[in-house]
Amino acid sequence: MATRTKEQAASRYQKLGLSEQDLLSMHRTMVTARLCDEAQFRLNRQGKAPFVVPVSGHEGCQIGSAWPYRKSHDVFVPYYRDMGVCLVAGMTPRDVFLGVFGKRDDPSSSGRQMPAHWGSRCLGIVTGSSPIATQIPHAAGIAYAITYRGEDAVVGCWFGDGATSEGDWHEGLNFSGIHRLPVVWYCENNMYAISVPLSKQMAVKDVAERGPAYGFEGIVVDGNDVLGCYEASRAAVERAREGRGPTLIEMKTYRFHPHTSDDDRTYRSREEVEEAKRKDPIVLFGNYLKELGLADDGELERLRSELKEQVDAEVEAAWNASDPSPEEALNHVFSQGESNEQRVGRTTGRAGSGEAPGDASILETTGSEASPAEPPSESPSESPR
Ligand SMILES: Cc1ncc(C[n+]2csc(CCOP(=O)(O)OP(=O)(O)O)c2C)c(N)n1
Ligand SMILES: [Mg+2]
Repeated sequence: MATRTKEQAASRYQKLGLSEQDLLSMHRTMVTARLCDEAQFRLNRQGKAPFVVPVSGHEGCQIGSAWPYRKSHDVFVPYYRDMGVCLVAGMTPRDVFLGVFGKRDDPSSSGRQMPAHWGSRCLGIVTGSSPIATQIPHAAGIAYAITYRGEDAVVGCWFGDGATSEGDWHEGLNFSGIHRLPVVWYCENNMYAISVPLSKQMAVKDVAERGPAYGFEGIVVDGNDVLGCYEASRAAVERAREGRGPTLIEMKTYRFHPHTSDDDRTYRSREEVEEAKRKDPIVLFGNYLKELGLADDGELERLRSELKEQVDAEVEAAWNASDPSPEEALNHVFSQGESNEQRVGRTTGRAGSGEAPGDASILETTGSEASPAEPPSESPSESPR
């Protein structure tokens, strides 16, 4: 293979409007995600972390695709494997491990959700449910609300290849195409839904082929190429922000570890996994930095050790953080300051009547509260944004 000059290599990131600093920062985030993953798996095997979802292998596609978003302005709708997306959105390794340990200050849910069910109101990360693909209609609905209010935020929604076999997925994408919504759909195609291979999930080659069926473009990118993912994502985010509708981006990737810490790995051969590791997105991006003269092997190794020390310190701090107290168990679960009886009374106009929740009469609702909200008079596609 012909070797390219340093200038030729540099023209790639320069054309994308990135700086050397951006590249180093992306690389740092990828390595941080990998180190958090290694730490959480170790903690799981030590019996300290009950359940973890590995990210290793997906760092290139997650960090590249999330990078173009405006932090604390746009909306992130990730799925469980998206630690890298959440680090880009502004979560920290401390946040990750507060969640892993189910601590009181876990930003996602104060330890109420399962680990890896990311959420943060201030960072614009929308919490998800465990059933696969339920975030897809959420993302479409949020994008609809953004358009309806005339705002300029963009919604990024991430999911696995398995999610694309769910009805929710098709409904959400269809709705987004009809209303030209400001949403970008990212499929992290790692070729398996737990043990089910792609060939048993779909009869077409690429998930991206489905985009045109819903009226928008579907693009395939190499998920191990962080800059390729960035490039496709940046164009799609711009398109969405300009009111030109959704895009489906399929990022071909691979997970290096089992599905979760509870999975076995008998459905993939060791050779297949080893082969995929030869295209490790962190190694590939490290090679690019070396080609540009931004780092050498020694510097990459030093960076890894430095970041590992930081991650280990965050693990320690999160481990020593307070657990939620039993008295706080129902915080953020039910609305505060209102008993169930009062709530039922409020919706029936019989506050404090003392009727049991099972009583059929209390299931009546008042006329006004039973009616649905007024539908918009015009669809967003008809009104200028
Ligand atoms: C509706 C539903 N069906 C099945 C499951 C069990 N389940 C959890 S993760 C998963 C695999 C999803 O695979 P994919 O979307 O490809 O994401 P990946 O884990 O590969 O990143 C399945 C089947 C679930 N949570 N919800
Ligand atoms: Mg998958």
